[in-house]
Amino acid sequence: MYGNAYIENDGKQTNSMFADEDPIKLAEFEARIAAGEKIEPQDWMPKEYRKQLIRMIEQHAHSEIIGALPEGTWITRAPGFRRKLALMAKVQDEVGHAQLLYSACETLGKSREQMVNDLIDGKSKYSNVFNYPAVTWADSAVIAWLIDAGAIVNQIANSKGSYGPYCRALERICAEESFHLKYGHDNVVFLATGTPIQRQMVQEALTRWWPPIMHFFGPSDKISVHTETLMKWKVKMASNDDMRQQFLNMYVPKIWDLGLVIPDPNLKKNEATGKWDYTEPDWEVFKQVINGNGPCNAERLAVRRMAEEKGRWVRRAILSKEKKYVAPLA
Ligand code: BYC
Repeated sequence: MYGNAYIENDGKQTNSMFADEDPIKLAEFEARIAAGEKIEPQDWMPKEYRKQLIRMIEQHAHSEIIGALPEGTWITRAPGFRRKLALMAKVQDEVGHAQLLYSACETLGKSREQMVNDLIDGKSKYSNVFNYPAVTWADSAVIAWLIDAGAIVNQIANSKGSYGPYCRALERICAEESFHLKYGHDNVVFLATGTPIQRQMVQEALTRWWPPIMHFFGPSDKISVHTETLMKWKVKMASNDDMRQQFLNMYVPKIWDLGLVIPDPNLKKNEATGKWDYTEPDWEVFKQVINGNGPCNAERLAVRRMAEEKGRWVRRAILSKEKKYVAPLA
């Protein structure tokens, strides 16, 4: 469905990319970025910077809203009232993150309606990880701990980036994600130190989620399409492989401390390089999943489409009410 974009969209910076840009404005823009200034919506920016930001922020917003679905399926089945309350709060936060990010993306000129339409028409991507099912309660625990941990690694780095509205949204999101991570960690620890069946359940969930988590940081730097351009413009503050390494460094020891087994026999800290060695993730599988062919892609988009259709009357009512209210003041 989105396959061509992945293969054909070569985001690497080329001179032709700037052929129609004013060279003086471009130089000033790049000097501002190099000096660590924030770019704001009203500022001049190259078309390619705007396009890349829209692509990335929009995908991020979609990831938050679709990301609410796998865990959301556990709200009605959460083990106990307190877990249910915490999970409901987390899922609401994720939807709130999408709102913040859609707003940040709107500052670049793409309407929320267009973004939502592109999502439900299968034209926009969202994170690979949300195309897998949360099979047991332990899956929701692993998502809340490790996917949120991965997201924090990415977002803390990028919140120091160049585009003001995205950075400010990321700062707020990270504060909430830190609570999610603690909630997820508490759930995993509870299961890992529980009965043999609970232990087995969380081990199986970790085994299921490890390959998607390794994919989560994006394709290896050797094959990443956009990293070079995005890092030059400080939209991305670390490469995909660097973020993956940072995650492994922070979380592998914690997972091992719980006596859980990570399903990668090659995973070990290489004392010579100071980096983690691991089995190269299967990038063919990744490509399939992000291009519409993962286990849950169709289901995720169907739910989003249904929500859009069922909520249409609410949006109409709010908008028409707004019109009535605004008219006398105008
Ligand atoms: N999944 O050149 P590359 C959350 C695509 S939600 C899908 O390296 P880039 C949570 C990429 O778009 C937080 N697609 O790309 C929510 C590109 O395709 P196009 C999610 C991926 O942009 C609820 C192609 O592969 N976080 O935490 O330089 C509950 C080539 O890749 C993925 C974000 O969205 C992927 N994982 O770097 C719980 C962070 N990776 O567009 C938790 C924001 C790559 O050319 N995004 N692709 O067709 C980013 O930081 C960057 O976009 C990435 C990829 C690091 C992910």
